[in-house]
Amino acid sequence: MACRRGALIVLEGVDRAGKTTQCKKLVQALQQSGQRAEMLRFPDRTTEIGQLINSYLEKKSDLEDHTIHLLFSANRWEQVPLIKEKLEQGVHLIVDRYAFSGVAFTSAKPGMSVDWCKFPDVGLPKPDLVLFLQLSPTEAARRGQFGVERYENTDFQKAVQARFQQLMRDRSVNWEVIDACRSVEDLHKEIKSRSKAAMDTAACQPIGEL
Ligand code: DGP
Ligand code: NA
Ligand code: NA
Repeated sequence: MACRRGALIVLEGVDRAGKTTQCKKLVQALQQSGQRAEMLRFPDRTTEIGQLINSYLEKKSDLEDHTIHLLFSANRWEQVPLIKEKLEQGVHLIVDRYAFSGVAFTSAKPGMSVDWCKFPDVGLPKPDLVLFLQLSPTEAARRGQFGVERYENTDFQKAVQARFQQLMRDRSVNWEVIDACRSVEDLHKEIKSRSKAAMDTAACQPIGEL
């Protein structure tokens, strides 16, 4: 196979770290430099499963903790054929949240173990790079009020942050931590240069599995 598959790059972090803004800017910058790049986001609220998740996040429905976890995972699995196809065509995929959010958010709930939470996502395409946008609770608070969705409160977000720290010790995943407490442009520059390195490395490697 020619050395030119696309890279799978994931942005993770607690809510309000700037993931969505940075994903969009990175895709735009790559496209402007003549590369093929597309953004994905999880949860993808547009599918049938995504609509169940959306209703849960908007607190219009309640679902048992294991059940909603499996739906979030299924919502990633349903995009796997598309993800593989795009990467093989040489398209870079920039992803707003992935399986790591799944594990961090669900395992922050009482009685949900990290090991159980990881299992449904085993076998998903492995990201070539996971950029973790680090934001202190103080800076997060400075960015304004939380919204009204489920999980959007300070105590839960602190628990999520702790779970992310634990997940980042897994050396089988290519984590890079970035300080998100600075201007949008500075952050963008750093994300761009770190992504470039990951794209060069990914080009000649097969797609891995989580
Ligand atoms: P947003 O990224 O703004 O669309 O918000 C999605 C919310 O859902 C956010 O609070 C993080 C949470 N979330 C994302 N993925 C998962 C997952 O797989 N499991 C659980 N329990 N929560 C998730
Ligand atoms: Na959110
Ligand atoms: Na976001």
